[in-house]
Amino acid sequence: MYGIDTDGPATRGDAVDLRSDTLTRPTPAMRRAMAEAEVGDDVYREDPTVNALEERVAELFGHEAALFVPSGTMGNQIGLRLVCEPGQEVLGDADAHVLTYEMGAAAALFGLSSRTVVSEGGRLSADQLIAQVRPHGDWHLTATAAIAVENTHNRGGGLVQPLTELERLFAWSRTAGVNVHLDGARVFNASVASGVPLATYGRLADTASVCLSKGLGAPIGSVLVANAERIAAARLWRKRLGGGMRQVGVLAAAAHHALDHHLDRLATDHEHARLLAERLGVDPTTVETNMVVVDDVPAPAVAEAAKAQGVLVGQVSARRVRLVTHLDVDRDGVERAAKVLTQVIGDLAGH
Ligand code: TLP
Repeated sequence: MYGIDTDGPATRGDAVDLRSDTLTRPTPAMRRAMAEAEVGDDVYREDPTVNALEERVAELFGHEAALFVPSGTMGNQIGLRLVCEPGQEVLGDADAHVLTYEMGAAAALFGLSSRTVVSEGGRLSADQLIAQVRPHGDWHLTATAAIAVENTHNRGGGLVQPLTELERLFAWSRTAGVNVHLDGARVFNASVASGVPLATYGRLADTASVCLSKGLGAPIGSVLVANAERIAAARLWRKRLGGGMRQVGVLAAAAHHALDHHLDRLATDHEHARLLAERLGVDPTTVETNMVVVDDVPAPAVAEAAKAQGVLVGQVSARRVRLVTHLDVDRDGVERAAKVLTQVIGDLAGH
């Protein structure tokens, strides 16, 4: 509940909510920024706060242009459509969000084919992907038009992709006429954890979708970055998909506030995740950003028992639980969650 007028972490009633960093609620200061936003009709491109956000994010990622979209899913799917024609193929990791959690959108909406490689826990291997690329101009084959990468990797437990692999893949893609799309829903976490500038990650992709509504704590909003020609086409796709928004500067203002105040503090979320891992006996080297994956536990039973004690966790599979730290979970919350989960997991294991 937000009873206090500060920009600090908030508590959700009494619960510590570790299900996802999408669950953050706008802080009082963010709400003030939203209330004060200058707005206009963004479909007419007359919303100054949105225009400024698009310019800002394009520059941050070293691209010519950007488009504010309602969700990471829309950013990803429009991004893929920009670099892949119907009947062509997107190649990605079998656990990629764009192919796992986006309801088959690339096929359902755009007629894009997809093919996957099974990676080691989400970690990008340029060679592994390159080996699977199918060339254009062969009438037997489905041409690979784009490769999708994800940084940080969600199902990989928030892992940061190795810069050398990203560089190798991108350099190769220039010679092969294949495009690279970055699902950068949590690229801000990747940058804070690795020290690699956002612009470096941005320049290693032809299209990138980045989310303001994950760790940065905005209530809604992602931004797609690319060159000016592609963003002009993306604007049409967004409208076609019903994503043309009107006085949406109120949301862009939340995004500006998030970039101003919530970027550097992601390091605190990462620290909290490491602390949680330590307390739970999870190998700390598996924790690179704001996620902790707990394996070999009865996930539904853990989730239910923890919930009864005011700790909410995500269930990735029957035997895997995911804990995500974020703006709304402070150090006390982390300690409390660690205590509850240690006890719950211990009880369920019978000791
Ligand atoms: N991820 C959500 C769920 O969909 C799993 C979460 O709680 O982690 N790319 C990546 C890597 C994501 O993790 C997500 C959201 C998205 C894209 C989609 O963003 P939205 O929810 O804004 O469409």
